[in-house]
Amino acid sequence: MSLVEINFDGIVGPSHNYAGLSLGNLASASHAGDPSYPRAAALQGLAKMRHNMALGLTQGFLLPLPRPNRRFLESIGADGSEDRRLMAAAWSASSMWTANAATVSPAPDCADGRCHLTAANLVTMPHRSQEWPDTVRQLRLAFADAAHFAVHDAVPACFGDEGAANHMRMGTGHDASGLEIFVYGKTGGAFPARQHVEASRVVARLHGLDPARCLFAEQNAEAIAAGAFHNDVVAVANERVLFTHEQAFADPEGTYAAVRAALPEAEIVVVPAAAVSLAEAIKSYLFNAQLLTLPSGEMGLVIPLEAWEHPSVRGWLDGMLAANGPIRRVLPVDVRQSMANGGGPACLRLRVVADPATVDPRFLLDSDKATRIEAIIAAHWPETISPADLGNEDLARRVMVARSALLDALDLAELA
Ligand code: SUG
Repeated sequence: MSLVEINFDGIVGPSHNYAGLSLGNLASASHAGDPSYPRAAALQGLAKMRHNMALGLTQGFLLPLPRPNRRFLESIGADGSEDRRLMAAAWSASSMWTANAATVSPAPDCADGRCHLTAANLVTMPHRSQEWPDTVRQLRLAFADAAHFAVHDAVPACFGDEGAANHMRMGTGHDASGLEIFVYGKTGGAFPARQHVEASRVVARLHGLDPARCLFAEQNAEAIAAGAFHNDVVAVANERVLFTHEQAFADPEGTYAAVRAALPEAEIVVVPAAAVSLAEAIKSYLFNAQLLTLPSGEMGLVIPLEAWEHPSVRGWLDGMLAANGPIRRVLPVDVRQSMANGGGPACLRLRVVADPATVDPRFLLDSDKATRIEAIIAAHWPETISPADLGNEDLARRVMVARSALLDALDLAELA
């Protein structure tokens, strides 16, 4: 059996819109009320998946969830008198950011030798809190092979959990046992701390991780206050490399020392605030990148175009490439529609280390399937949605028909 990293990108749903629902997410707030372009957004997502497949990497995807979510509307007694933000929540396409779908521990880290996934409850934001029951259904289909996977329900709602966006795994290779780093926030700042340490500890126990191979690191409160609502906005790791902003952690030196103690091969690439300020890092989403081991063995960093076009970020990246660091390639991609809601390349994917042969093939992508998905998107996804359109019954029907067409084309109608 060969274990590889498979990135499962969320297909952007047909109701993608800018309702400004995420307090503490500066992009979501600054684009509130803008028209969105669901068709372009979903095609950008497919283009990113094609880009990564062309690098020789295995690519999977997860499907948009049912929207508008009638079950959510019923549960809040919606009758038209409710706050518009609650109605908008029922339309949110936020499940596209699959880094928040679950926390994943690869098989070599888990006591029972299976890959464990725990759906994230996402309780801090009402529009995201409705995702997990539908997400877990999908995960249980994609990873139904009980000899290789265990899929857990979300942890109790008293503990906020945002999934893989606050979790990093380091090791000498994907198929060797690794160090799992759980990053949590402490409440009390201007913006919510979405990841609670209690939730991270529950996940570590459910997955059967070795406590000696787990690190619980506090996120810097200043980073949360500056708009890093998830740790993956200021740090990303892959195998032996941790790529981080100087101000990502509450105790940076203590965190680096703990990483080095657990993994002597670790290489920590720190971007100093003097080169790229916290505000610039968050605005450009430099760290919301996919740090990937390419088939050549080199590491590549898939970044959003916004980071590539940012003068001080570009200056730092050019310097990094000219030096002999562990990240040898920088690969910009256009995911602007997602970025305007605070979702970069890393937010759009859930990493699962597995043998592709053990995954339900309906969730794996190849070029022909990508062409079929693009055709469905082109035919059915609305070109544009203004937040004022949310609640419109004709649009609701269009969004539901679009999703059904995609499920039918992928032989996944059981997710209807
Ligand atoms: O949870 N945006 C998402 C972005 C998630 C990004 N994910 C990671 N960093 N891994 C969020 O804040 C915006 C929705 C709106 O405003 O309409 C939103 O939900």
